[in-house]
Amino acid sequence: MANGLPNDARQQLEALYAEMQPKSLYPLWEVLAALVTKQPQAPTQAAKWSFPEVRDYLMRAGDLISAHDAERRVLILENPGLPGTSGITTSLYAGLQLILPGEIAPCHRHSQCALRFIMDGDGAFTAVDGEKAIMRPFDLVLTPNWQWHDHGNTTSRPMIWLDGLDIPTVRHFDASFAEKLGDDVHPETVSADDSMTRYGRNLRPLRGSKADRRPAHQPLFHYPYAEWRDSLAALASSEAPDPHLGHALEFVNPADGGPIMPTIAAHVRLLPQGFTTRARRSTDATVYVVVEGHGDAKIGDVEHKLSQGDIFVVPSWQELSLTAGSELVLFGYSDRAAQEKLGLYRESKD
Ligand code: GTQ
Repeated sequence: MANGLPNDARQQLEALYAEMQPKSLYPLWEVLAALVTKQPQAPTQAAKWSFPEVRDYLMRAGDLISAHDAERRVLILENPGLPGTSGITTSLYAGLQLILPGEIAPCHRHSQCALRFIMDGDGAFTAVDGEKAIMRPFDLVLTPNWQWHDHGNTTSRPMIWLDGLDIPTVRHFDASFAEKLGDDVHPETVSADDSMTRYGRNLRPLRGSKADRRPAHQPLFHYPYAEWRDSLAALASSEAPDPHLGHALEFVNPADGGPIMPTIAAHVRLLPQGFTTRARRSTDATVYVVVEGHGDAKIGDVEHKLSQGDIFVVPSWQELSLTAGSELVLFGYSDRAAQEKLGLYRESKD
């Protein structure tokens, strides 16, 4: 805002603005401070959802619409500060998806990258380009962009997982493409979890193999709970927790050692009972799932109670301090992968 102008200059400026407006021209000096802010000013709010509560609504939706008719039967976790955007942050989306026994979510592909974090049920699958990942509780399963994917549940129990996608990021770039395969299920191309066997244990095929049909830059798409939990436990018994993070491990893409997807980074962390992290803030608004335990999250000045199954979001540049009431295990994902590529990522620690 240009302050301190004489009245007549202000009046003449206002007249100029009115004349320019129909030509889609506006004065920067009126809005510069709001455009180029001194620090992040997102309207994103800290927010929390209880899994059992969302599950109840999802099951009610399950009585009313099939996975097939819905294409994806998902309840969107929309940030209360971002109404109408379907975003949980300005760059990321979160939803809870339900597949009932016998159902199939038909095969499609899109420009958006997706991760699935399994919340309930055991043994349904996501197939990526015709390769099934058998999903167990708290597994992480990826759908790299433009890969055909369908989901199916051949078990006798409902299956629910958290979908994390970069929908708002792709919308920001106006780069969304999507298509349906036509058939509900992609033909099986290799046996279930073939690429996990080849790439999931710090190994890779010495020569070309069928698994190489995946994008070579992203060969692995299943990170089982049994493995990441084991690594966290070993870490927790071998060293002191990091004061700001606790015991924390990032999921990596074995092709380059970087984040799991071009736009999304994900990690898990463990806080020993009674441990409180020192306050830390970062530019990557982060979505968390409470996998085990209970505790508190202080986000900015507000305390939020955490119970098993809670999903909560910490906005960009708000301080986070976590306290573990019992041993606390969290999964988190954010757009840090994109921000680092763009040279935007920052963090600060107390
Ligand atoms: O499973 O492909 O929650 O395309 C939103 C969009 C899930 C999916 C979502 C999607 C999917």
